[in-house]
Amino acid sequence: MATLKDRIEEVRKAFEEAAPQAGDAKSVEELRTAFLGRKRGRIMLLFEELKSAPAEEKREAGRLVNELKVAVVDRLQALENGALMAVRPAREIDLTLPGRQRYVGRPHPLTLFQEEIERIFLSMGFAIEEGPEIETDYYNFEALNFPPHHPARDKWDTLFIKGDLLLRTHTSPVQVRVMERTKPPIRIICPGRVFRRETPDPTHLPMFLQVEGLVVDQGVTFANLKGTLEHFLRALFGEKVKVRFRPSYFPFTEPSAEVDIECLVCSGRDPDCRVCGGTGWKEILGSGMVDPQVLKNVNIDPEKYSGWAFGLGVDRTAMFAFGIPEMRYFYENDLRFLRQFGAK
Ligand code: FA5
Repeated sequence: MATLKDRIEEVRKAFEEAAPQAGDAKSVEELRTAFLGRKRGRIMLLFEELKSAPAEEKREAGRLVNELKVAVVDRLQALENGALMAVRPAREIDLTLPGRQRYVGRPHPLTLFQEEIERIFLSMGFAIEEGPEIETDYYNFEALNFPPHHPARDKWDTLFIKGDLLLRTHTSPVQVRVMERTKPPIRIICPGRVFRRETPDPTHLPMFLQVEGLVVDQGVTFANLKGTLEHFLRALFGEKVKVRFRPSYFPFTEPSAEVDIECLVCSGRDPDCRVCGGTGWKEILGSGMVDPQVLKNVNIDPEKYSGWAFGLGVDRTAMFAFGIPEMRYFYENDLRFLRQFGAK
């Protein structure tokens, strides 16, 4: 009596004989039904038989049926592809059609802008430093002269993580970290991401980029600060840009100043401008002479050394450089917007 193994071999031979006859899609489908059809397909019947086969035959026969099934499925797929090609004659392939366009990525506009800022400061002899985005209360506040419960902390409301860990609200903590490990002369910028509890609007975001600047040496004055920042802003926006320094307050600088740039979105002509509120000016950075107490906190002698620092909002400044009325565009990932920047 023929064993299950013999019947598997029989089915394999029958398939091999029938396969070369299947020349079109219809006959390939008939072949599939004859061998793989769920109810009466010959291979499926072999699987049924397998269930009641004696244990000593089962293992070997099971392997053979499975191998046969895989081979039949592959062959049917190849026959089907051949049949499809046969109904699509070569002359229907239009070689003159343009190829599919591949999207090539490019740097984000804020990355390009930050690199431009870095280039200007590197050319003035500054070095680039970085610090952690998750900071301690000490570096973000206390070392910068914000004692606990000081009302100035309210301006920099943030997300606390655990214990005294928080998302840094500005890049100024990097100043402290650098001054702790480096002795003057120091001339650095620190670009990075910062976080605040903020309701988004055209000029405010809860997460944005800043570039911090710090110079510490003997005989450093406010005039150096003003000259450097004016040179930087002219290099960035062109010689004619209007800039103004306004007295301000930061716990870690004394005296302090904020720097405004003329509103390059409405040029002061739109009383309802959502960017400048009709004033014609918009603040882009805070700055000042490093407070002597901050120098003492990092063991730099304020009698011998002085310094200045600034913190520039990259997103807000980029908004003017690119002439766009809305900072949120930078984070919406709309390719129609993003593709307008960088290499074409
Ligand atoms: C500061 O963050 C200080 N650390 C700056 C500083 C550094 C002063 C060193 C003195 C010495 P301020 O909160 O003003 O300051 O922020 C600085 C700049 O960040 C602003 O001028 C603005 O351009 C940008 N900025 C502030 N808040 C936002 C916000 N919510 N969204 C986008 N940009 C912002």
